[in-house]
Amino acid sequence: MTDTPTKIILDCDPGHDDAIALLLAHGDPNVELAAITTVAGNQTIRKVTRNALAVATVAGITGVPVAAGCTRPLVRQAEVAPDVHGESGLDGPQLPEPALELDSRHAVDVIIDTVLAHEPGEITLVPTGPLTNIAFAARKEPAIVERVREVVLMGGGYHTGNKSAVAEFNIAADPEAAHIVFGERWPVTMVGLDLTHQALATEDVVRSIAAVDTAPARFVVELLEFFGPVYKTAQGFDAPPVHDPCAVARVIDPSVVGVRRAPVDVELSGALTQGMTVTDFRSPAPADCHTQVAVTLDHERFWALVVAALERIGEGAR
Ligand SMILES: [Ca+2]
Repeated sequence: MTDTPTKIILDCDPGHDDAIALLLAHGDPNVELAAITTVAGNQTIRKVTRNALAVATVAGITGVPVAAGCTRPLVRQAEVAPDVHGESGLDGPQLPEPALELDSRHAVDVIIDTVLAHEPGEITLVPTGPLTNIAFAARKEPAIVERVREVVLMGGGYHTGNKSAVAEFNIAADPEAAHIVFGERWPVTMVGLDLTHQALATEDVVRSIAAVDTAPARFVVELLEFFGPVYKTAQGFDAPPVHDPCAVARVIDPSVVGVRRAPVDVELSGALTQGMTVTDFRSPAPADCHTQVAVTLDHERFWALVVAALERIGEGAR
């Protein structure tokens, strides 16, 4: 951890776990939100953008550009996930009227402008939805690739899937975009399902968040109360895994999320494996390997970061 916070662009599709990722990023002093961009994924671009603005309002975020991005994947048809996140994309809590205005630029341009406006190595990209905007930005302005410090994404998995047996939702939603992002030569950390399935919001976790007893903390409890039964019914989890904040936590404190260097490629055409993040664990990793995958989570310290962020946010006004 450093004295200067790491500047991140959170590219998200809120989404219950995206909302918690946004609160964690806002409340933790080791990261600073340079921009919030949205991408169609868990719901349509209109809904996820409204949700991002509403969550930013709950968090008391001001002075950070929020911009709407791609309305559908690069090649495939859009497929939303109302079975996991509800019709709104953020079912459960009452959403406030957004107090922030949407930036008039497209998210892809906000990503490019922000990276170019900072010194090389200053901006970290944290995508927590399909990788459409990030791939588009890399193609529109290739100069960003060597200026980005790293890409720390929630998506994929090396042993497990949720959209299919081997493919995770964010990658399966736009595998061509993922192929571009993993193929560029920037450092990529994949925080996949193998890691995020360790980030369970157990009863103890929910109690410690509820104990913060502020409007944003109650908002998170309501998100988890919706998310819990959904994961219980659909995927057999006793406590719901909270995916997206794990990527933010890796940026905040790399020691909370252990990684292993390994080449990752995205399967585009497999009859059973489309959207799989094929991870090559043969040793040693090639010298030019620029990808690593998250392996181990320090559950206690991860949730302590979330609780501390909520305590720091207080009632949301800063
Ligand atoms: Ca997400």
